[in-house]
Amino acid sequence: MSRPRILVTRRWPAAAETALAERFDVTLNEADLPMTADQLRQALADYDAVLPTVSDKLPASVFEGSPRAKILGNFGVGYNHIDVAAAKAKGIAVTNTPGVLTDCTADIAMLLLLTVARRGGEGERQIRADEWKGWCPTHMIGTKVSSKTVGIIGFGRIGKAFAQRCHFGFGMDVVFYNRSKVDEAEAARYGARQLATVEDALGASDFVSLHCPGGAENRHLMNAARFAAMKKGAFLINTARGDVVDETALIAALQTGVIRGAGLDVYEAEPQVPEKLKAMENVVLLPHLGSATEETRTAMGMKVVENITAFFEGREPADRVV
Ligand code: 8YV
Repeated sequence: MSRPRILVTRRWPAAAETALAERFDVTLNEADLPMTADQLRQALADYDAVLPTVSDKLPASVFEGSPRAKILGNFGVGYNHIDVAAAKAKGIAVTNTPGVLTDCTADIAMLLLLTVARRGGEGERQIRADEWKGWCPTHMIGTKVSSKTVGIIGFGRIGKAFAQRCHFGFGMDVVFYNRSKVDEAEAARYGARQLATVEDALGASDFVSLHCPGGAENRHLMNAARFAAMKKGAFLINTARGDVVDETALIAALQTGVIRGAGLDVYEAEPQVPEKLKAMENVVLLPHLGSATEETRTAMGMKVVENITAFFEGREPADRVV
């Protein structure tokens, strides 16, 4: 039997591309440019599997016609860029890559929290601009992190890993909101305590960190009313998905001092970042680096390889979403 034809939409770490090429008839996107909707539709017509990333948008219109593809092996845990119902309706399976990016994403959330609280970005910029005039007691005063309260929205793998860092690393009081009840003993393992509503978590926290999925159900979960429900002088950290935050409301909350600052790794219209955010000193901006370590990106690729190998061998892929 001929080997399944696979299209990889973006370049992967070499080890993962090699593992893929050993098992499948692989086409790489050598230019590594994001694919258009037409290119993705054509890819679904021409290949047995397409392996997309967050930079590929796959709405229902991309699945029109009679695709040849039988599986989308997403490189990433979040899959709000794929209309999974439309894929399912065409008999296309979808898999993702949970677990292997938990620690690195929690690390990036901590990096953002520390950087925005302690004004790390501003300090860097000041030195590189040759504007530092020397130490003095009132220079670039930030906000203490240790022993403060952090509120986590979404207590899945990454939310828990972040809680662990905050509580056991920084002695923070950790509260969280999660749509389903988390066993108290399980929460306590991460030094965390569940609250009943998003508002309860927002009102109690000096730092709020988002760890829920993107997509319709959490779209603009952080809106003007929710920013108003945050503690005065609190900070927002977002390593989840851009669409969880209404960026216009965030900008207004920052401009009017409703919140003190924000640390962001994800945006509503990536790679576009609002100019108003770029102009603010109290905002730390990263270009979607949550899982960007050599170890994790390789492990993500290997997970996709395992998922589609299982699928084409007639086994259930470990990380099947639909
Ligand atoms: C990935 C992520 O780099 O896995 C996710 O959901 O947000 C990132 O860590 C990206 O999504 C790859 O597609």
